[in-house]
Formats: sequence, C-alpha cells, structure tokens
Amino acid sequence: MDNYVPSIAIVGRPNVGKSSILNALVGEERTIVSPVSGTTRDAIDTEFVGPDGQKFELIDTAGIRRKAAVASSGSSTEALSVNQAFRAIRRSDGVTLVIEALACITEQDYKIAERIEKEGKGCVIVVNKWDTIPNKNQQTTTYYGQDVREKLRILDWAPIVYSTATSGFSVEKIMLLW
Ligand SMILES: Nc1nc2c(ncn2[C@@H]2O[C@H](COP(=O)(O)OP(=O)(O)OP(=O)(O)O)[C@@H](O)[C@H]2O)c(=O)[nH]1
Ligand SMILES: [Mg+2]
Repeated sequence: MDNYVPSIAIVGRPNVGKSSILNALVGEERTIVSPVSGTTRDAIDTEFVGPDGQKFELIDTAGIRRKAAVASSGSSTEALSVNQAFRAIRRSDGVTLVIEALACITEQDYKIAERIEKEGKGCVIVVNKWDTIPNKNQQTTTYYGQDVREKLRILDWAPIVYSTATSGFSVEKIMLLW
C-alpha cells in the first residue's frame, strides 16, 4: 500500500511539550502551545512530510493526568480529553511518548507506557526540554537513559531521543526513527 499514510500519536503528561514538538516538526504553529497544563483538549491531526518524502499523520493529544486527579478536578472536559488521548494511541500506528527531562518519570508515565505496549504499538520515547538540564556532559545522557530504562522497563525496546522543542534541537530525529 504505497499511499498508506501511517499515523503517529504524540502522547504524555500535561505540559511536557507535545504540541511544541509537533509545531517544531511541521515548522509552523499548528497547535496551541502555552505554559498552562491542559492546553490541548482535542486530538488534532496534522500532515507531516519527512525529508525523504514519506508522509505521516501526526496526532497531537491532550496531556494525560492520573485518573484520581482528573476525577477530583471534577472536569468532564478533561476526562473526555484523556479518553481521546487513549483512543489516539489505539487508532495510531505508532506513538511518540514525551517525558519532561527535569520532571521525574512517574507511575502515570508507566501507565501510558503499559497502554502503548498493550495496544502493540511502535514507540519512540522523547525526553523533551533537554535545555533545562544544566551542565550536561556525556554521562548526563547515559544517566537519563538508565533512568528511563529502569522506570519504563516495559518499553525497553523503544529508542530514546533527547530534544528541545523550543529550539528545534533533535526534533527531526524523532521522525527519522519511524
Ligand atoms: N525550556 C523548554 N520549554 C519547552 C520545551 N518544549 C515546550 N516547552 C514549553 O513548555 C510549555 C508547554 O508546552 P506545550 O507544547 O503546550 O505542552 P503540551 O504537552 O502540548 O501541553 P498540554 O497540551 O497542556 O498537555 C510551553 O510554555 C512551552 O514553550 C523545551 O524543549 N524546552
Ligand atoms: Mg498540547
């Protein structure tokens, strides 16, 4: 199927830079970026053409918070957004799981990882906001890589990319891995 366009869902906790990554990839402000968590409410599809002409459908999704936190916020909009993000994982061919460099990997990230694994999707793990890590050296990447491997064991086969969406650093690497 030459015309088949694979879809890649960009998922992760709120505010990690999912929409920023999509904008950096397509080179324009396709989706709203803001410091407020929960900015993206709907899964938005955008076409992306790779350097070799390969087309992808990128799906920006709403940040996924803990179920209990969503329930206690009393926001049915957020609950719907979270369900949509899980649906995006289901309907996509692959998933870009975004984690924020300075934030710890939480149980919530693990739950999203479990979902990706359960749905049998391909995955690239992106450690974004790499610019916020001070005094980086060669060992920094090793250290972060080990932490990701330890805490997201279920995705031990997924490649890891360290990116800065706001400057575009390493963002194109994410798509080269598909
Ligand atoms: N320093 C730094 N800030 C970033 C980076 N990527 C995104 N941000 C900032 O982080 C904030 C959240 O970015 P978004 O792209 O809206 O994050 P999101 O994951 O789409 O957030 P929700 O849609 O709310 O889940 C914004 O203020 C961005 O400018 C990065 O690589 N480095
Ligand atoms: Mg967003």
